[in-house]
Amino acid sequence: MIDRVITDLASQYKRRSLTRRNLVYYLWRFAGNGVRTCRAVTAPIVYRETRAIAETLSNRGIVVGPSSGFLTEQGIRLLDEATRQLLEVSRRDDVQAIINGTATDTSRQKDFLIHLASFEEGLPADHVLLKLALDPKLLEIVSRYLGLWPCLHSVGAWLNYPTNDPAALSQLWHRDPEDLRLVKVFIYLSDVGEQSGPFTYIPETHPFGRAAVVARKYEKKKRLPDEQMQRLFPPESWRVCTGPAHTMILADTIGYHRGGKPTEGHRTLITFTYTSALSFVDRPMRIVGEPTWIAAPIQEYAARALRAARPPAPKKKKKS
Ligand SMILES: O=C(O)CCC(=O)C(=O)O
Repeated sequence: MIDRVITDLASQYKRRSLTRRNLVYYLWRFAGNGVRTCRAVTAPIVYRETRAIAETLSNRGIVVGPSSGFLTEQGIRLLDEATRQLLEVSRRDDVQAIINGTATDTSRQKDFLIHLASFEEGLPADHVLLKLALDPKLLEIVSRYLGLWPCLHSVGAWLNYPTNDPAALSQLWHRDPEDLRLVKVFIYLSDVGEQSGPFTYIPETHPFGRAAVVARKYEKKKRLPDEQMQRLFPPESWRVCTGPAHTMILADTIGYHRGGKPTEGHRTLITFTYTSALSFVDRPMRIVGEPTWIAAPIQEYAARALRAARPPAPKKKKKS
């Protein structure tokens, strides 16, 4: 009941960056997420780099680097395995047919994006992407930024390919709606240059960021083209995340961002979203089965929301 009230209060800030810590923020963090906050504050830091990475994330809203900086050794092995599996999917005839415009089944695509893994029926508890998303070092970094032990919200793997259409949806500047603060992770599986649709972010437009006040000017607009954004933030200030395969990006995507419009070649990536326990939107997937391999309490906390998530309601049959 109290969680519902706090979520309703906090959701007035959906797709808006808080500019300062106010009563709603304190309720969200210390009442609605009290136990998670207590765990984050009292847990000893295990990984040496966590503090510095989380500090960059707090100051800039984004941190980018090779995956080895963000994952444990086990996580790096899992990433290698996930990359192998997903690149194999990306080479399949049905996927290539979509990219080449010869596909007849268009159910897996969103015009410019193909889902390389689908979890509509549930995310299997022993899936390599779940194990990777619950990497203890990654969770420690996310926790240190959010100030609370996070909930894994979603897992995805995409292939973005060129189209002739104008930029649409996530290819336009926007803010994400899931929570008051959140972290999205992107891990490139292939080299990403200027032509491959790099993820692009406006640093410091995240909650409590130095540019959060300036960015308020566009609060009423849901999606913005480059021309409009550059009136407020010149392109020199944009963080264009090009990089080799296994570049990893952590960003609070309540800050302005856009991406995924390749003009040449394509872009493959893994993505994870982490929120608090009071997400403003329903979790889009659930974990099926028992993740018996979970070893650390922070992993167990992170998996909790998706383990408790209900199966999606069956799609209504169309009346004939
Ligand atoms: O495709 C990208 O690089 C960005 C995706 C995005 O905007 C999002 O996940 O919110």
